[in-house]
Amino acid sequence: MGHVNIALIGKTGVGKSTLLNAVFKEDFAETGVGRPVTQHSKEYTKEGSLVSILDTKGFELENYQTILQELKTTINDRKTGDPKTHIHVVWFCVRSYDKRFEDAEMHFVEELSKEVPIIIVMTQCERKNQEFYEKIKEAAPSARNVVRVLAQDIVEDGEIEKKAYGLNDLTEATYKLIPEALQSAFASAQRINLELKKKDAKKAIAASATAAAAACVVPLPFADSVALAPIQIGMLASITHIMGLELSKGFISTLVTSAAGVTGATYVGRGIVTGILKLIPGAGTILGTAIGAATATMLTTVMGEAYLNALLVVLSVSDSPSPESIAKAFKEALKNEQVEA
Ligand SMILES: Nc1nc2c(ncn2[C@@H]2O[C@H](COP(=O)(O)OP(=O)(O)OP(=O)(O)O)[C@@H](O)[C@H]2O)c(=O)[nH]1
Ligand SMILES: [Mg+2]
Repeated sequence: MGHVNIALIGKTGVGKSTLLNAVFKEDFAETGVGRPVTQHSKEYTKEGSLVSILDTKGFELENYQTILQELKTTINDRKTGDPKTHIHVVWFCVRSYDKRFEDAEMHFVEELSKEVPIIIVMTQCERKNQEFYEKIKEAAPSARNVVRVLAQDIVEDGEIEKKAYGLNDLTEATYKLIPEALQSAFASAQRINLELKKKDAKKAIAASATAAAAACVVPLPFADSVALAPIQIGMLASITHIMGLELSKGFISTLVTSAAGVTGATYVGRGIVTGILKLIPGAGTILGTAIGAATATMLTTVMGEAYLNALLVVLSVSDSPSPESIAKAFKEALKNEQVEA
């Protein structure tokens, strides 16, 4: 299953550090009563262990928003980094004898569960606290599980009053969530990947638009449209490649041809149709009409953006879209392109 990273959250003094020490069977983290003990988040791991635990600074009701934001940032930063560091699960600790689950805690769990699966751990659970257990379940429906734990024996006058229990339940509940956590990290990496690709594609569009303008300014011994065609077909080919698809040049030329058939009132680029027609050698009588540099830039940009949007649409449905579905989406996207006249 690889390495599991867990973040421990909860109000000051609920028993986060004690829980961590119990998991590792070692006194790693300082624990205690009174003022907050753990002042800074710290990550713990044990040689040979498949688990790392991030022990966070306990929150108070006044600063929980700040801690929530910090944690969200940490989780999201790690999602883009080495998969070994991704936070897979959060253990949100609530002290069972407090018998209170505050609005702030409810909000914290609601918000954080959008980023990562959460298990609520009822700490220092000397008794079953059934009523409080039910109350938490009801108050935090987005939590994936509520587990009762006594991390350390309760000892009085040298006698064990109550033996520690619940760590196994907690481990089991955690491992059940790991595949899901990995999936979500993967899905988000994919999204981030797509954002990067989008940026690259936009660069390619801008470069082609500049090239298109230049091609129209430099007097060439043949029509502007003929000069533009290879630039624009090349641009669509680049975008296709950047977005991770393979399409033949022939198919991309067909895309351009079929786009010329797009009609409709919202199709602001009536001029674009004309423009596209101009790009197809022999498409009509307008062939050979001069295209201004500004128009060339606009046509190229609109075509590139429409194509990129079309690919994003089809890629959101399938990883390997058919050429037909790409052609259809491209037509739709061209219809939707709004261009300032
Ligand atoms: N017997 C027993 N005592 C516990 C248990 N969990 C916590 N305690 C006691 O509760 C007190 C606070 O526990 P900590 O683990 O320091 O709490 P924390 O959440 O890390 O607190 P901060 O670092 O201040 O945020 C300590 O005195 C612990 O010994 C438990 O499972 N059993
Ligand atoms: Mg602590």
